[in-house]
Amino acid sequence: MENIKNYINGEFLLPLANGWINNYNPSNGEVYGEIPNSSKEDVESAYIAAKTAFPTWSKTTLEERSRILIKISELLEANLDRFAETESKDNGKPISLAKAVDIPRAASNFRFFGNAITQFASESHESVGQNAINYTLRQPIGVVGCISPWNLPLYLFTWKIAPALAAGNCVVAKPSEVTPMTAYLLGEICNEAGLPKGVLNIVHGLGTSTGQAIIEHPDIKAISFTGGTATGAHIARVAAPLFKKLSLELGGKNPNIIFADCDYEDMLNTTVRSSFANQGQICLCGSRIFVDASIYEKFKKDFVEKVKALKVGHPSEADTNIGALVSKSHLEKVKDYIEIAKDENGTILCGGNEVTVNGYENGYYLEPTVIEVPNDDCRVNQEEVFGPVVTIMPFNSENEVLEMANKVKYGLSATLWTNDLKRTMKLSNQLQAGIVWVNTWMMRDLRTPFGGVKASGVGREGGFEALRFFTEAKNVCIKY
Ligand code: TXE
Repeated sequence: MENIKNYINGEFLLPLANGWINNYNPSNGEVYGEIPNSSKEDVESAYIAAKTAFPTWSKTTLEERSRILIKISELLEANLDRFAETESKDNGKPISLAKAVDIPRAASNFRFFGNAITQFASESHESVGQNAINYTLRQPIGVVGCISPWNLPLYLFTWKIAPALAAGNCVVAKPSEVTPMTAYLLGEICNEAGLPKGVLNIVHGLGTSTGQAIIEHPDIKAISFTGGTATGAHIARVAAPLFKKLSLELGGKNPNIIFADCDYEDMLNTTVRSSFANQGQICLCGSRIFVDASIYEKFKKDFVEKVKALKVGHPSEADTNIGALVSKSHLEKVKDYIEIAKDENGTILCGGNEVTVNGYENGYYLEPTVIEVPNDDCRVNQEEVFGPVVTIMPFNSENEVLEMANKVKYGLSATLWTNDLKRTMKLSNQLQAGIVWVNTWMMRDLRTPFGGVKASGVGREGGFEALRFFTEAKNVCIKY
């Protein structure tokens, strides 16, 4: 059994109470470890450690903070294989993906914010004619909370922690209880990199116990959260009367809009990826595919052919395209949506069934599924499925597809395939989304603002936006 502990004040500690939670391996359905279900008391210990470390860390020079964060990044890179294997086992994602994307990106997060903090600056405003100058300080908040989900475990965990630490805060962080392992290993790396004790504290446990204790804590003054929309709404309700700063990155139901004038092969290959990467469990996946009616039948045939060729298999096999879904309950949720789609007269063009992988019969495998929907109002087209399931339907005009694209409660990202400049400008202006990709998908520059509108969240992560979130602006006005 691979049991893990909390990382508090630089030490690995057993939970004070509340007991343990099973950790499952999605590839075979077996329990392979236990994780603490940390209580309020554990969160309080983490908070005290963070609070104690804050005066020194917040006054540590930017060069020194930067040096330590970049050291963490280097150690993650040096331990790529170990981290990738752990992530793949804990989450069910293909090891190839963990190696190429998840762990390198976690390392980039530390490197990026280690560098960014040395360039972060504030404004000054001269009050002309009044003999006064204003300057704005950007001061660290104090102790902040970071709560992350299971789909990109270390990638999203570090996307929050790195800017929080770079800005001079101390952190109480909780990874998803479904995928805690790489966050646990990160503690060792932080010690090795010389991160001072208490600057980062990692507590494990359920959202409803450990997570709830973090968001309710009166002195944890900011919460950065990525996860489901319902949880985000709950966190907002708890945090608002406590006047916490909030960054919420929530669900998505992103349109992938394909015009006949696009570069077809590039679009087709990228659309397979934007539909099914990470078993479709990425908030940015283009799960609603709208295709120009003039190429609809051709696209349908070519796309289904490519999707059928994807290999569902054990995450550790090099040629696996689709690994296991993250949990039994999530598999059931995704399967339910396939049934709902059938009830709503959707046509399953391919997939739709569980897959039995030899030797791993109890793993959570599902065929990549393409559903042709009769209209855009059906539930499978409106609600976040968050699995290897996409819908397709044709459209006849720019205005029609724009209306359908915007007619969901979410607004995270949108993808547009066209070579027409006017159309690109019109649609990218009018799509209700925080991120629009044109002729690409999930191409990331860490300096850019990242986040959504409507039910996809509040606030932006990335670049200086993240450093602004993790600092308080204080204006100083000097009359001379
Ligand atoms: O997420 P939760 P779940 C979507 C996706 C998925 C659905 C639910 O549609 O099917 O959300 O997933 C912690 N106080 N996304 O239930 O519960 C929890 O422990 C404080 C989209 O797994 O939102 C975990 O660490 N924390 C998404 C984190 O919140 C609480 C990624 C996310 O879990 C809490 C994942 C509470 N009361 C799911 N309750 C994306 N945007 O990428 C839970 N948590």
